[in-house]
Amino acid sequence: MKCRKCSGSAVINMRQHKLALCKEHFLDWVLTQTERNIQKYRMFNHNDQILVAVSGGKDSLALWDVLNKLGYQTGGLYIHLGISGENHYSDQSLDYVSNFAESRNLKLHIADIPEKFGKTIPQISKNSRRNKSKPCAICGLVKRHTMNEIAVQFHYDILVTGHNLDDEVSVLFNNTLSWQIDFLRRQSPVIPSKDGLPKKAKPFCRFYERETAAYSILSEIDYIEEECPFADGNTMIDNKNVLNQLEHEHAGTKLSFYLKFLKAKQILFPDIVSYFSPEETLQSCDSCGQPSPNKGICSFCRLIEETCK
Ligand code: Q46
Ligand code: ZN
Ligand code: ZN
Repeated sequence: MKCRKCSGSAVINMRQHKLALCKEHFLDWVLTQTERNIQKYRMFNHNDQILVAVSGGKDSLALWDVLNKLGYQTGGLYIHLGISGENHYSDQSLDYVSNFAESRNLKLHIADIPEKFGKTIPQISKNSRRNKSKPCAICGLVKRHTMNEIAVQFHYDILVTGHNLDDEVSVLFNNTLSWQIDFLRRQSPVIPSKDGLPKKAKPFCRFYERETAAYSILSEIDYIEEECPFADGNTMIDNKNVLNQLEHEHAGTKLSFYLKFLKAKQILFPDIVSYFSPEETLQSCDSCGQPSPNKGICSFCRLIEETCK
């Protein structure tokens, strides 16, 4: 197959765009498309300080690389969750992130959960009343709280994550199956700041996972290939398999499902700031001061109180 731009030999064929590209033109295309997304959804500009949440995986490191190449002012945030497993998952991912930041002379914040609270995520989850077989719900809560905390503490204008189209479509599929209206309202490429919560954006939300993977490999970014040991059997992975099947039969299904949802949202949730429900106001947590939908202590502080003291 030949590159559409130069007739050289193509390294990737993106059936949904009817577009095959060589290495050089594909890497260029990722940069151009990311910039286009940033502009289209009014995510941020070159004066903003951008905090990139990085896990050590392909998506977040590729995103940090692209934003850096596009000349944006970025710092990274790695949250050490204390997850071990056979491959010492957290320690290993931190190594990848540190090497990436050092080699490009980029600022990296490291939030070490076991060091700060004396317990790892699996231990916090085990001690918690909501104890389930998997620590993912607790892990998500801790990560969200920590990302907000560091973004505010270091005066970042926006927090960005490396979610790709496959992630977004899998969440969308899940929320549609169970008609989680509030979650559907919140799903967006960009979320405005509110009551002290930082603005958030997902500049890779229109890239298929295979495109971010191809970008990382072709750019020779070293990333952790192993998944977190708790990722197995995740509903989102089951969703991805179903969606991949649909995509295989009809190229472009995932992209069209997502883009048509974003259009439909404007009709479903026409209020001005469609992310928040009109009646929703946030309180300030009595302990950490972070915005919270509940009065008194926020769910993160309650969790730490219950499991780490
Ligand atoms: S890191 Fe945390 Fe994920 Fe591991 S424990 Fe679950 S939520 S699977 S993205
Ligand atoms: Zn080419
Ligand atoms: Zn709190």
